[in-house]
Amino acid sequence: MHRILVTGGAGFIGSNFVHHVVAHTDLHVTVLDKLTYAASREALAGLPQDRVELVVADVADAAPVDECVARTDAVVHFAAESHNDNSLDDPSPFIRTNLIGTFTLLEAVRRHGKRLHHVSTDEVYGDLALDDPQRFTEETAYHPSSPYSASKAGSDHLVRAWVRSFGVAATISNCSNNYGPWQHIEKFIPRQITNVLDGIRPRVYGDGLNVRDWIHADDHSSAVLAILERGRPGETYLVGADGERNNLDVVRSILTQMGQPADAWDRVADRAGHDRRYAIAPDKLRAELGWAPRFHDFEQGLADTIDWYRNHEAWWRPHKDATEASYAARGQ
Ligand code: NAD
Ligand code: TDX
Repeated sequence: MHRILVTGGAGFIGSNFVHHVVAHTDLHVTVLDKLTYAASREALAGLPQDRVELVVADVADAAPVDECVARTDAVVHFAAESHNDNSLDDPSPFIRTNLIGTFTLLEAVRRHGKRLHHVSTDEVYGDLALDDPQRFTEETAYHPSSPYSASKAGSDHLVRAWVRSFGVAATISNCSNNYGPWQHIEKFIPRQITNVLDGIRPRVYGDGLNVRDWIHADDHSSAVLAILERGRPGETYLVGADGERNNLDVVRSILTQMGQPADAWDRVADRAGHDRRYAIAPDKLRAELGWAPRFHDFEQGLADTIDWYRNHEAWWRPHKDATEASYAARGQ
């Protein structure tokens, strides 16, 4: 394997993955990205030009996808519409990118006989009760709640059908909630950090007791690379780092670390269909591929992320007013 194609490589996790690959392998990387509102060229700045190239194209557009797949050895598929709240406002781009885009890519890897790794989410499994002793495993039944998670669930099913019916050599990973640098400020942690920086009180949906299983984006990247290099085609691997926390605890940590009273947040309208809890059992990934996360201390990872947003105001500032205006329109 010498060359990989990374779809969605200008987004939050995709760009982290490209940096990870450049630092830890000799691979040449082609990024295929439509550069939607969620993308950022800056996140790819400074990478060696002889190893990383950017092709601006839509993953649902067969011609550029075919051309890029033809000249690569393997594909890592991150490109997606990724925000649940947006999918409640308008599901259509989620259907097009997450379903038609994955279908388009599958047809190209089938034609050219290329290896595919499909990046997906734990949200395909629906949610767990707060007191449920179980966590999600590779055997958990699919039960998605939102248009976003349903579109990701559908994309996983497409990948499995192409494996079984056409012999495509594909793996799937379902990861929990990521945090770290370059995450769009529409998402929970960067929204609250940039709110506090702007003197706005954090906004918590509903009772704030919803639990997410946080993992640093760099640990997600090392897991995806391990699966690409050593995963068994046809298999699914769950990715998580034992990071369960409820939203209120996260907001209180952000407030305390930023020198504010821990109760200086506001409750806002709940998300429709809001999943209660996600939790990943990453045993298969650890046992089979020897993967382990590097970021164990969530408070330290959060402190680093707060510093990063403090130091990168020029990057997020142009998006802040529009992001908050669309939340205000939803009463959030
Ligand atoms: P993101 O929204 O930050 O980035 C998505 C990227 O895909 C952007 O660069 C965007 O321009 C690109 N893109 C969107 N539509 C496209 C299209 N039609 N053609 C080509 N490129 C397109 O998303 P993210 O948070 O980095 O998530 C990346 C992947 O990881 C997604 O597949 C998501 O479902 C999955 N995932 C995310 C998380 C998380 O916590 N963020 C957790 C588990 C899995
Ligand atoms: O302002 C907010 N207040 C709030 O309480 C926002 C933006 C969110 N929330 C809550 C909703 C969730 O319980 O915080 C939690 C996290 O919300 P998001 O950042 O929107 O993430 P989530 O919906 O859990 O989905 C994320 O993880 C799984 C990613 O966006 C998905 O792409 C990934 O698949």
